[in-house]
Amino acid sequence: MIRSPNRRHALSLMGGTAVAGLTGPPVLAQSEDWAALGADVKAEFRWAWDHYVDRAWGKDEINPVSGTSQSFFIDGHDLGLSLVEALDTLWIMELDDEFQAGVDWVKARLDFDIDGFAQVFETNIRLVGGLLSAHLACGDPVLLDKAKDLADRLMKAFDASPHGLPYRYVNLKTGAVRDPETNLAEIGTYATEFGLLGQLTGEPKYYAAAKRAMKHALDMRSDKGLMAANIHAETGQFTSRNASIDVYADSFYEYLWDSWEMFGDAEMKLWAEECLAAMIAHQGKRYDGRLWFPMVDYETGAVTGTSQTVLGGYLAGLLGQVGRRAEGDDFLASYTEMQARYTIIPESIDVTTGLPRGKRTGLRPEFADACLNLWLGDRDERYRALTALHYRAMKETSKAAYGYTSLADITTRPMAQGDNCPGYWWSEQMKYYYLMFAEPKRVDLGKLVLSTEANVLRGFVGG
Ligand code: IFL
Repeated sequence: MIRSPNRRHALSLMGGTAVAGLTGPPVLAQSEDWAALGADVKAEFRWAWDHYVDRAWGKDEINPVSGTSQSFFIDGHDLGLSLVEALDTLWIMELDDEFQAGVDWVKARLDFDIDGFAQVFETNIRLVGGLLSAHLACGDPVLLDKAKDLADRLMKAFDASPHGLPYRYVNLKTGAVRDPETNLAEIGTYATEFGLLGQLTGEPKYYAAAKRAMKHALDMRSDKGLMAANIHAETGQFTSRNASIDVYADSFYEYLWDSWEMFGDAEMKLWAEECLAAMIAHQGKRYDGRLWFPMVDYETGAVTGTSQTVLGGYLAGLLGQVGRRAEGDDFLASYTEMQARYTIIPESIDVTTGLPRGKRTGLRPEFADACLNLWLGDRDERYRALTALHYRAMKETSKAAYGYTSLADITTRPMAQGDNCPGYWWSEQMKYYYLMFAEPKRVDLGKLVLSTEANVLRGFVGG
């Protein structure tokens, strides 16, 4: 077992500076009518949904500037991605006619028997998860059947590997696989959807497959307790030396903890605690007083890259969830400063300078995700206030003629808009905002478990 360093030891390894906590430059509202802000989020979601219905019904993603649409999984073959991602958010917002129209479309039109390659990770978190949460919301058995049908197709990607590490792509019709060079996120983000599917169908094979893939990588941790982020589904070996908390690894760590919360799997809990302790000890570094988690060599701990993406913000919330709240607040403060400096957190920064590494951003939800997870821990109003800043900045910069869009350039004033609403917008940030501001009656916040895509896997009232 890897010994967890105590907090003082961890902080000294991060540079010895006192915990910055939630300090930082943003001016937070002294009082806010949270119910009114929640109603505003609902109105914006309904407005965007109406445009999706008018211009992109059944398509994967709407392009909200031009009013066109685009496929996400398989070129020219749409799977109603945004619609499926929106379902449980519609339910929570009590937009019941819209929810039912979406469910009716899924039942009548969504068919996975397609001769095309789909990315296994994205298909699971977005579609399997979306169908399962919609099923939990309304109890319709057809939604569960569809989730099972799709998961069975994805299982072929696990079965083809001698180590049970899923290939990145699977042909939904034939079960052919491709792209064995994969990463921790893409081999280790199945346990909650597959575990829930197993509970609902009585078939433990799904969770067993998900956990086997995670264990394979965990068994290869270095003496420092770190894993490299890149791994090969055929050889079973790491293909890089870079340990990362960020893209290519992020949701692996979330699903260790979520498996404990969802299923009481104590082994997964221990792994989560060990992995996060190793991150704090060997990856947490201070630059200009701020805590960041750059890539390091998984055996030596030497820094191998100085970028950090906006997606890495999830870790602030996860640290709070596993009982490392001080470090979680500390990391959130780094992103809070980026939000204050740039209004929209850059897609990627160089941690040594705090400067953006590019101009575009992907309409990202992770800051609000972290705030929600920290707020659920102690209900500190400052997390809601920080989330309100995030919401208002998005409204100011990303609202287009037919919905909300990614940005092409955050350095100009006004910022230049792109022309795409990613599917996760319908499932993630609008749900995080609404949960925090409106405290909706269809969700028991004390029981809530969200997937990495923010699909509700537990916590519906009456569910
Ligand atoms: O699809 C989202 C999900 O949270 C994930 N990766 C990135 C997306 C949002 O930025 O795991």
